[in-house]
Amino acid sequence: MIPKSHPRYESLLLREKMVEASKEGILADSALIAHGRGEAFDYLLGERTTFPAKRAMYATVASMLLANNPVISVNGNTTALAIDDIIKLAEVLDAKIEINLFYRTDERVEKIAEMYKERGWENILGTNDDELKYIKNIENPRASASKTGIYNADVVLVPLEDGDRAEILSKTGKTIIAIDLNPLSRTAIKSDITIVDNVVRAIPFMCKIAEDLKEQDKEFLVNIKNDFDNKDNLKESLEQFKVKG
Ligand code: PTJ
Repeated sequence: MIPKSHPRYESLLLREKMVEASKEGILADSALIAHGRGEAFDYLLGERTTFPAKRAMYATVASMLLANNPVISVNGNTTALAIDDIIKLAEVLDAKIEINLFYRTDERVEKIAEMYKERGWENILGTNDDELKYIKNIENPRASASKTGIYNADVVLVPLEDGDRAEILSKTGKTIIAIDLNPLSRTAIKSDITIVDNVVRAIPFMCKIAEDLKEQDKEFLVNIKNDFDNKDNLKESLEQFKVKG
């Protein structure tokens, strides 16, 4: 039991969640290493949601509301950290949720699918019952995609993604949106929109933005989307890491 007075209370709670998820077999073997890397970046960022991150979130929500087939891609880490908010976001954006694992095993897919179903999200894509196709004919589990989901999506949100898969996805002509605390990662650079923030803050924040933007007209959303420049925004995101001695 972590005392609430502990200065790193929130961060330790997330660690506990990840350790539990690992014991339950939801995570990849290297998931805790990935989480630790994220923690380090978040620490340097001051564990706050910055202005460039918020700007990227507005562009994300606008793009997803304008999309014909928006999909949220989920893996072990995102599910363990933010499943309830992911479901809320998919509901408010009218988006699909697809399991897409870097280290895909049938067992993990089944366990993760069950977690979504237990919470009432029945139409979870990317499972073994689904018709999986291969993006750009790359017959590698990393490139597998559900026919009705990522394969035919126009906008894909990939929180906390591996660089290889982000690169594969970015070559498909789809709008790829990443949430990655590392602004220097290949995922961050290859994506069309990069939110440099922790998924545990970004996803609930986008639920709020979506409630607001849903009421706006199409032209307003198009302007938000078109005004966004990922290269400039990433540069500003990087400047938020103020490391002082
Ligand atoms: O569940 P699977 O099989 O799909 O595997 C998932 C992992 C995360 C293990 C896999 O995709 C992987 O190895 O990823 P990488 O290459 O370690 O990249 C993860 C990126 O996410 C790193 O740049 C981290 O800084 C970042 N990251 C980690 N935790 C968070 C995060 N970004 C946002 N929020 C976090 N909580």
